[in-house]
Amino acid sequence: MPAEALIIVDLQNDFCPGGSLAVPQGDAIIPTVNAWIARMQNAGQPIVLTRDAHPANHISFQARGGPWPPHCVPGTPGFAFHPNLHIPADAAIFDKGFHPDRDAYSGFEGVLVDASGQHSSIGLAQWLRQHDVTTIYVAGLATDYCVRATVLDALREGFATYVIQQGIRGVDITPGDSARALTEMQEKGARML
Ligand code: VGL
Ligand code: ZN
Repeated sequence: MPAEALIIVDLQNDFCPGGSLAVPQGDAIIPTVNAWIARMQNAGQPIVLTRDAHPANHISFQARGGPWPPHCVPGTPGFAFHPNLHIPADAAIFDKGFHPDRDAYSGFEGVLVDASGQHSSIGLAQWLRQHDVTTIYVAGLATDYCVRATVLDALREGFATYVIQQGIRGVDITPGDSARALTEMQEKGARML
């Protein structure tokens, strides 16, 4: 039955105000995202959440010469989804970035977390196809990093891809990064809502 899925990228505490890598107004998207969760749930369509899941010695951390402060380390409060997010019990969760020596911004580099919390070998594209999903709606953080990478991979994988503009926020370390990411996503075939 499913033909569409909602994909919520990295809506974790460390990317929200108070977190170690806070996206400005990252939590402001939560009402929009919750409304989409309700809408997709009512339609019987699957809801997917991705998580950044880095080991403490991850290559993207400044201690190893990477660009970022430590963030989204499992076992820390910053790893958890934002508490105001209405996560359905049957949501599918994909972890990415858990290999110490490899970064992974795209949800399509993630693997499904199974019922016992372990990493399976099922990737996001595979899972979506198994569930007959051909169209995805994307929200989450951050526009210029993991949302961008996830959307570009989705397009490469052939999914019809919609970006929920009120449901994303960017880091904008260089001013204009998020605007450029939106233009790039659109040029490559994403549609803006
Ligand atoms: C992200 C920076 C580092 C993201 C993840 O989720 O956009 N950004 N790790
Ligand atoms: Zn990260």
